[in-house]
Amino acid sequence: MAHWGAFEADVDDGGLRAIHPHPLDPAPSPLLENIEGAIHHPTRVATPMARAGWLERGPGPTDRRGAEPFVPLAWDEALDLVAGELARVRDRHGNRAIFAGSYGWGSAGRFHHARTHLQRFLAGIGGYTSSRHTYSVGASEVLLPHVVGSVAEVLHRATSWEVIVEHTRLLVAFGGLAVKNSSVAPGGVTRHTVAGHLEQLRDRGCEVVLFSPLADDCGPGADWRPLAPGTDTAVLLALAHTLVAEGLADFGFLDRYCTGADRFLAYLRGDTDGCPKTAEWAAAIAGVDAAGLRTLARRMASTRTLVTASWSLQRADHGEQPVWATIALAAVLGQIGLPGGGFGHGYASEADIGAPPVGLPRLGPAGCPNPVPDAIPVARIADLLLRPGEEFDYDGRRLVYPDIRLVYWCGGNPFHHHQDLNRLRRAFGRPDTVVVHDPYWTATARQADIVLPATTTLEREDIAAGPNDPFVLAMHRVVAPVGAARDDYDIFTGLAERFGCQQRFSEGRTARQWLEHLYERWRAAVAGDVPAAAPLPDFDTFWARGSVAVPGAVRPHVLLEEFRADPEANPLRTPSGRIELYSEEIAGFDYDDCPGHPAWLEPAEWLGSPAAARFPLQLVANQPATRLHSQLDVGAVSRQSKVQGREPLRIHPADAAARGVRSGDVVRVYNDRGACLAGVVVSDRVRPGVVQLSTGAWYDPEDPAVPGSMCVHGNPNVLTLDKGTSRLAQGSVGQLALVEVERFAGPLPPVTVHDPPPVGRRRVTAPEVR
Ligand code: PGD
Repeated sequence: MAHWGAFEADVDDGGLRAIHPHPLDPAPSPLLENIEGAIHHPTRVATPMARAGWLERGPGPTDRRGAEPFVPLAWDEALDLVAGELARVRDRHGNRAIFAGSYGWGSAGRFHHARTHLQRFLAGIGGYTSSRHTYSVGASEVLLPHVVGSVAEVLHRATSWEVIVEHTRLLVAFGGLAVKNSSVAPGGVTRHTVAGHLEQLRDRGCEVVLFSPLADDCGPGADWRPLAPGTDTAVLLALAHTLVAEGLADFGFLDRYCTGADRFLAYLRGDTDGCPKTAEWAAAIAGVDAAGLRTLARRMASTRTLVTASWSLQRADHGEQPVWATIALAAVLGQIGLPGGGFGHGYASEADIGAPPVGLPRLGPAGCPNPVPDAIPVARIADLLLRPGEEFDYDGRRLVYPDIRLVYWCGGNPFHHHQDLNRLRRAFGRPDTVVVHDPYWTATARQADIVLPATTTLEREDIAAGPNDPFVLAMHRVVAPVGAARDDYDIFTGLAERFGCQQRFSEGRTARQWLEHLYERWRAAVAGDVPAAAPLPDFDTFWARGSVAVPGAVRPHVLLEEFRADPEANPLRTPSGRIELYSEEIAGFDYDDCPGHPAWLEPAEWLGSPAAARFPLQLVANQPATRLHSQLDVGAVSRQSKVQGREPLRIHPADAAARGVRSGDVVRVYNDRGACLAGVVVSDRVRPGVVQLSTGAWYDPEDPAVPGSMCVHGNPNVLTLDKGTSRLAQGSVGQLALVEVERFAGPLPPVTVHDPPPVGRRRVTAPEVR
């Protein structure tokens, strides 16, 4: 199982021969084709390695990370060095000085979850500074509890696709329903159904209206309204305004199920700021047709309507607002809790959203309580490293960044996922030591001091159990570990032995014994929760059979149905028990970048901002169609998509002509934060004024020794802005940035990141770090 789908593998004495999609999958992901050529690729980390300068000069801040050769180490020596450095930092600076937020998707199996093992181990030696939330839905994770009382309810108990197909007559999709994103779910997906559901919707005559700068953010047949990126909130408010102004709002619903509607409606009318949020007002901001907005609002009130917001909308400055405004518009329509009506968040942002909820305990190892209370909102990593001791706001609290001396990353790739990579490079220069486990020489591994080679899922045994997936699968080992790679679990067991805490970490179990333990614990929980279900087989039978169906995983669901039926008996977990269209709590925080109700707040960078005079194109740095994030960028599907070896950048014909560029050219994409090369694809599926360059091309600075050096491969995060969505959530704003594009006329620098980094010879013995 991969995050992008279940598969079967053909193997013989020569190793992996072929990958086949699982027979259960009606629409397998093309990303499976990345696996075969990537498993033994030269960019696998062959053996433990240390940066030459770290070995020679010892730990300490440096700007040489990423710019020096690596020296091979034996495993015992590598583990001694890591243990010694952890002990030094802990004893001199305290456990707070160890950062192990270690965000990232890692791989699909539920036991070999790299970050969980890292954190279990570090908890055993006294703890670590951690991180909270995700790059995926960081703004929503903080906002939704204030507005509807729960994140899990909205994401994991969304109205099921089956219900939408049957009941929804009009689907208004802000940010779209991009089938490419529905390839993946964290932990895997056995059956890809989103494309099929969209087809069924069309067959049943449901109208789909797409608000997005990209036409292909939805399947064929959608009514595309190409709005300016980052302006969805204005359109959502204007639709609500029209409903209210034309007497189409459901005041009964607002009265019974919401709190603060009066404050929100006053803002819509312009009572508070003198600016009524009319269709004309929004049309001027978003570049859409005002009459079309009014007609749409009327249509929405006349039929069963679902309003959806993709996760990408909230990965932008003030990302809380489009999500809150989506809920507010659905509340004004009054269809929340009805089959096929109301709102949804993240349909097609991941495969599991809209799958019937499983509602059983998740299968996986438990974490250990962390004795260190410090945690940052995940996307504040560069601030953490650059601003020790500084205070910052987050969800009503004032927190302080700890002084980090050691960064330990395992199962993630911040030099893929974080914004403003030139700033992140400066930040990664601050700690004394950076340790990374990864199967591949990713950009993050190249920025480390000690790199420990991890196995991939194909090289170990595991269990797959994706969220809301109707199957639990046995993941058998397919090939032997590549090179000297070890399972993260074994690496941490080796480190725990050096600290005398191996019993606490491993609980005395081998990896196979853990699989049996986790499965049996889950099987007992299922028997308790679903007593009527046929008993699940024991571990040995499950392992031999390869899969079990999860009992009760097929009942379709309607979001907030119980609340609608009886709001007194089933109150939301908000302060008022209702949907909060005005939150006293948020208003009480007094954040100018997140007021007490949904509001249009100009993003830091958008087509209407002063910076657009110099950087007139809005970059959409969205999720790639050819890989998951940065994973397996060396795989066949990802490489085939490149243009002259660079990540493809889509640009509208008018913008391409104005710059004299054609499909197949290489361009330099730049702003004040950095620059990268990209390969041009001219396309009218992109709105004028917008360019699209997906994330995930491995960051490849032309000269890593030069700060700010251009990425020759096309990683858009050299261009994106490193700020929080607001002081409320501090989520990532990586989706959008203003840029300019010019034809690259000089000799093309080679892409070197798909080769391993230079290997050096050891000149001194390892420093005594204990
Ligand atoms: P991945 O490429 O999935 O990206 O960021 P994330 O860091 O999750 O990285 C996972 C890493 O884990 C890979 O390097 C892989 O090789 C490694 N790995 C896999 N299996 C194992 C294992 O068993 N052990 C170990 N030790 N390592 C393993 C994703 C993040 O990027 C996300 S979730 C989102 S939604 C964001 N999206 C955007 C965006 O829309 N726009 C921009 N500009 N930036 C984004 N960044 C974010």
